[in-house]
Amino acid sequence: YRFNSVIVRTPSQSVVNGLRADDRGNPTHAGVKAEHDAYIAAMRDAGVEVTVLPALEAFPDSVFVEDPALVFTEGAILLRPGAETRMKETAEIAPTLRDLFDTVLDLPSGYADGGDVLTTPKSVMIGLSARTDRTGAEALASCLDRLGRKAEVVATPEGVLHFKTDCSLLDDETVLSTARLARSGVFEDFRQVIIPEGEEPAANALRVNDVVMVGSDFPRTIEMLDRLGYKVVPLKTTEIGKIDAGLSCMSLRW
Ligand code: CIR
Repeated sequence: YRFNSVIVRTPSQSVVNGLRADDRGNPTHAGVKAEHDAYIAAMRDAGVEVTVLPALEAFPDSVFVEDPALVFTEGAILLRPGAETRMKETAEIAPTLRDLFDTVLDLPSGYADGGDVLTTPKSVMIGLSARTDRTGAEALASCLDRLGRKAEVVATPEGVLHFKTDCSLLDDETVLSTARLARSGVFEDFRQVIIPEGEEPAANALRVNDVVMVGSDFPRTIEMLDRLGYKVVPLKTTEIGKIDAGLSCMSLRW
């Protein structure tokens, strides 16, 4: 969770048509843009250098740069997103990653979304989901091996978009998780902080250096983390939440 740099992408006007599992109404472009601007400002305050890529009208979900690639200080991996409409986002981000990283690997087969990947000091956890299949997860594990990283393939709870929809890393030993994900036992080697019932989307929080960014719609989670001694930065996620996104989705971090 110690990062020097992040990549983000400006939301397109088409973001209002972003993919979602349940329709709770379209987000507004202005609303997403405001949430995105505040996110960039919070990143800079947290001490990271932010590269802002231009909006891509042809890709409504392209603001969620976390999904088409994976980055580490050792190198980047170009993924194959599991949603048809998002597949070609990889080619859009590739030139930037080739500029910034000496080593850029390509996922050779299967499907994998970055939202299904949780990097921890113990391993890189890859959650199988509707977006990440077994072939993609295993191909990704070999790419990670080439970067010197240990991978672990795990399950995502049924009906949850991405593995990281339901969890985030709070520090080297601690994860923030929904009860439904924690119940699966994937985090038994960690200290676990469980999201209060009813605030499940708050699990997609984001630790960056000294702060934990948390959705401002989740007061009980904020209070809990505050009491545990974390420095919480609440950020609005109401609009991106309508298209199933949270705080990790909007950046690539290394
Ligand atoms: C999608 O369904 O792909 C987008 N509407 C939301 C992606 C969220 N990304 C993430 O959790 N990493």
